[in-house]
Amino acid sequence: MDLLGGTGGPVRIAGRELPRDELLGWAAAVAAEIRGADAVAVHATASMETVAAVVGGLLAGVPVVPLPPDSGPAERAHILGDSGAELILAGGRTEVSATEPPLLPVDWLSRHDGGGVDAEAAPDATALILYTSGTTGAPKGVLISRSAIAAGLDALAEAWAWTPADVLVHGLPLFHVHGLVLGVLGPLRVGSPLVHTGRPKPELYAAAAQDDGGSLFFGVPTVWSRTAADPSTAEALRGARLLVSGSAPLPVPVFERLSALTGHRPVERYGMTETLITVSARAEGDRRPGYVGTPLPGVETRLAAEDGSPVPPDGETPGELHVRAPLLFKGYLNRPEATAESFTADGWFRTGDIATIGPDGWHRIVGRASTDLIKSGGYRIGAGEIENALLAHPAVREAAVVGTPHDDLGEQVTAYVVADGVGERQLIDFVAERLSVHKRPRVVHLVGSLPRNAMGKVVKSRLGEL
Ligand code: MCA
Ligand code: AMP
Repeated sequence: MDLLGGTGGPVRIAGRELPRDELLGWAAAVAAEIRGADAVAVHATASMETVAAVVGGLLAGVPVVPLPPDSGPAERAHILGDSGAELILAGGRTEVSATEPPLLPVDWLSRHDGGGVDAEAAPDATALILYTSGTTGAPKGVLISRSAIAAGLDALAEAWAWTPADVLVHGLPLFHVHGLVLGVLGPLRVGSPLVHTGRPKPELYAAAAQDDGGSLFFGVPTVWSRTAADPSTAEALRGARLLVSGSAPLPVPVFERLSALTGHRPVERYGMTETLITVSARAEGDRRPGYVGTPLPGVETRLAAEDGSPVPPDGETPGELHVRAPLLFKGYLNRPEATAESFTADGWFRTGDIATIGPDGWHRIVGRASTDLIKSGGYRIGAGEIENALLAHPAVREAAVVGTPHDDLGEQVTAYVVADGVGERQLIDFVAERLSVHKRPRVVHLVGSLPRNAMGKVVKSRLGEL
């Protein structure tokens, strides 16, 4: 199936621009090198090399595993080992250790002419394996099919009236759904030019609005809150068509301030790595602060109580949000039990998010079923993974991690640690070195003991009392 559409505008990343044909020619050269591999990893810096490598994987029909470029040795070893990636695709100067799969330096390949035609891969073939945190243990590989990406992007193009006439602007990381699927495969499929600003900084968005005709802007709430705090940058976005927020809740005051400064009520949308984007406000229609919109075409949602019984869509009663759609993931790699647990007996995906649904179909996300999943700066972070990283430090005896409210990041990773002779800063750096830097605790409280119940389990709701 053809995932990438027929024609389209150029791609620019951090100042480097390539016409679409050249990019596809480069990707075709990558495809020729990797065809037949079970999977390939991509050292996913915000760069043209990353785009050429990912598109090369799609052309070859080889599953692509994006590696966060700052992931420390523990996280990187897990992703490479679990995914079975046979090669690491990256710029030629990237360092790869002797125990890792060999490096394929994509910038040294000479371009093939043409390209643009996808391999004969089946619609349900795996296009991407995206690693994402669960509440416990190491991140799980989410298998995303070609048909899910196609369905997900077509639904968004319809909802946002996204056409080749748009210029998409964002600076999000290229190893998650938001930056990679929506932010790179989206413009390639729709045909709109892409201006990737390298980092998601408000001043770079403002410059792209004024100098590059940016019309459609993607950001996580932290980006929009930083924009709303800087009036002259925000005002530069007045000429845009649509500002879209997602990956975490957009605070109502940020919605309102952004609307006042830019003249645009932001479109909020909701999704997950496992489901892609399922619910959104529409370009032609209402946008309500605190609400994430209505289901996209082809998506069904429902609410369930803890015992699984149905919750009425009365706009007030919260329940766990369940989703059924052609854009759902195929399962977690090598984790059949985790896959089975994430679906109900009647085949709905359990998001773990607590929501209300109004009689008019508008969804509001009110929380998460588990306190062990943290959203910080739009990144999903599992408490268990951070606790395990802290416990690997020889001085640490006990550790409990929670998300606490943070003005800029939404939530911040906060650790309560029982340890001997180690400082807070050392523990923060210890985690930053082993895992992706954004997973590091921002605050560490060194405490004498952790609150436990009669069963000996840590009572996380009582950590704040310490
Ligand atoms: C700080 N740094 C350190 C340390 N402390 N490095 C090593 N050790 C330390 N102890 C460095 C970092 O490496 C980085 O350096 C710099 O400090 C800033 O890091 P940080 O504070 O983490 O970044 P920030 O600027 O505050 O980040 C805010 C952000 C970011 C830009 C909004 O959180 C972000 O990019 N979020 C996007 C997340 C996202 O795309 N989520 C989508 C998943 P340097 O400057 O060199 O890097 S959700 C999804 O896909 C679904 C489907 C959906 O709904 O969209
Ligand atoms: P990830 O798999 O990294 O995309 O994280 C998915 C989670 O992000 C969801 O389960 C939600 O908890 C959260 N999320 C994404 N978009 C929104 C939104 N617009 N409002 C509130 N939470 C969101």
